[in-house]
Amino acid sequence: MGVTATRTFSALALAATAVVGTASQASAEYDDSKTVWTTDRCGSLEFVDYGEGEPGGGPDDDYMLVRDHCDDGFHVRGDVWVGWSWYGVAYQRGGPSAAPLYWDPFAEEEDELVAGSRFGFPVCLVDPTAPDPGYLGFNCTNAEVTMVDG
Ligand SMILES: [Ca+2]
Ligand SMILES: [Ca+2]
Repeated sequence: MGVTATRTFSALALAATAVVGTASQASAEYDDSKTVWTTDRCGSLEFVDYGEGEPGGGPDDDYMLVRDHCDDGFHVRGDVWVGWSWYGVAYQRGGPSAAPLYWDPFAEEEDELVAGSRFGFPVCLVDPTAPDPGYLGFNCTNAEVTMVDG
């Protein structure tokens, strides 16, 4: 299914939802959402298959939320890979009182997730005092999703 078709369907489904006043799932036939936690559960990285997206940004399809659950001085790092391509990294530096960090590595049309897209998203803690710029972090856990639909 093409991008335009998906977006159009999303808009129609949203309109239908508004009319009947239910909070049922809007566009995704299958909800591929998944959350992965660091081994100590102090950091999490959530893939949201369909939702509100950035506050004030309107409905959005496919994005990540990075959360820090512990006031331990460590930050939380999330990465996204699609196949062998690295889609980037995001850091939650705000601590547990901060709003979840919204991150959309799939925003460009060529980066859009489609049915069958297989992607991985590891989450790690990072020590902000670590000197090594190539430092990946610790207490990492990886998650993988193969999209049932876009
Ligand atoms: Ca989606
Ligand atoms: Ca922390």
